[in-house]
Amino acid sequence: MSAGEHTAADVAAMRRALELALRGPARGVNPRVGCVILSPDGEVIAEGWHRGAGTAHAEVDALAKLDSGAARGATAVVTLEPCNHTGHTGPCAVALIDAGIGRVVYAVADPGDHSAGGADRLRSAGVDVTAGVLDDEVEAMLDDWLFAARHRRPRVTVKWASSLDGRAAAADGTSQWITGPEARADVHRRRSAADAIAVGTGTVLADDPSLTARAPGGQFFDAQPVPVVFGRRAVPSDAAVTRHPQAPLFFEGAELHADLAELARRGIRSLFIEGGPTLASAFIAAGLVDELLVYVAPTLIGGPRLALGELGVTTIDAALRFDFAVIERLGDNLLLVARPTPT
Ligand code: AOF
Ligand code: ZN
Repeated sequence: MSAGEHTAADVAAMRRALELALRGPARGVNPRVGCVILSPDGEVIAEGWHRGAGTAHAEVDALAKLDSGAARGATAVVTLEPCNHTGHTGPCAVALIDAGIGRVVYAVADPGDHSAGGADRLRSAGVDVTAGVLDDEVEAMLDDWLFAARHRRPRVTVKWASSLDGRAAAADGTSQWITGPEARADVHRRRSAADAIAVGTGTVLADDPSLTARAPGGQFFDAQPVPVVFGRRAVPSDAAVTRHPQAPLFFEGAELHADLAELARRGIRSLFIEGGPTLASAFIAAGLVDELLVYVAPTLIGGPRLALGELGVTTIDAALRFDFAVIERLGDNLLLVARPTPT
């Protein structure tokens, strides 16, 4: 085998490293990472994984299980490129070099500003480095984390429920139960899968939403998204959102790019925007939306209460274009999932 190539034993070890990675926490600022160390004759001699921010990285966790000298000439198989920075721990690239590791196999490059560069450092020290082994699987496992790290913001989904004619409320403002129970259950499942859920202050004042993720019987799901409130209006101290199991975050919303970057720094990888129309439109008009979830009821409401406000589109050629990714029937309603058409 020449430098940079990989073997069936490397692939098997990477599968094991993926399993180990999944023992780490799904949420938080750090990725899930797993590491397997193979002796020069291909035996697994140590395993490690990362348990979350502030704890040892996967490579260091694995090396710690070996006697001094035991890693000499060994191969480290890691799901993510070994880091090159001193954060909560020292650079993994240096820990591997110091332990005498002769080969490193990793799946996906570290997209971090400070942490990247580990592969180059290893190569400069004479370590044989192979990248890209099972990278599709690791990309899928770290999907949201990689998105947030590469784009410096969470993945953003905007959700609304409307009538056939795109109305989200009646003239008197009533908007509850536009859609049926199956659609509402679907919303709650998707809320629970998001790291954070956002509304504007107008919606807090008008609807007093709890922003919790609940089963149809009212029980809370284990995973609760962090509530985020955008806007300048004061939120009453007894608003339901203040009783959410996670402390709410407040942003004025004047600089959405900066607000999203701050959310990403806090470990928010996916953001679910629930309304109202002003907030949803602001994110869409800023080009910061990755997915629309539109629940459509077979009703007509008419009148002024549209699901979205102004988007800055004044002529039809300027309409924002999406592709339907999913069209699903939920009881009497339709769920349409649409993503921006790549330009
Ligand atoms: C690795 N192995 O197991 C992990 C890595 O704050 P720190 O010091 O824990 O650093 C976090 C960053 O390090 C994280 O954003 C990512 O770029 C990398 N994570 N790297 O070599 C690991 N968890
Ligand atoms: Zn590291």
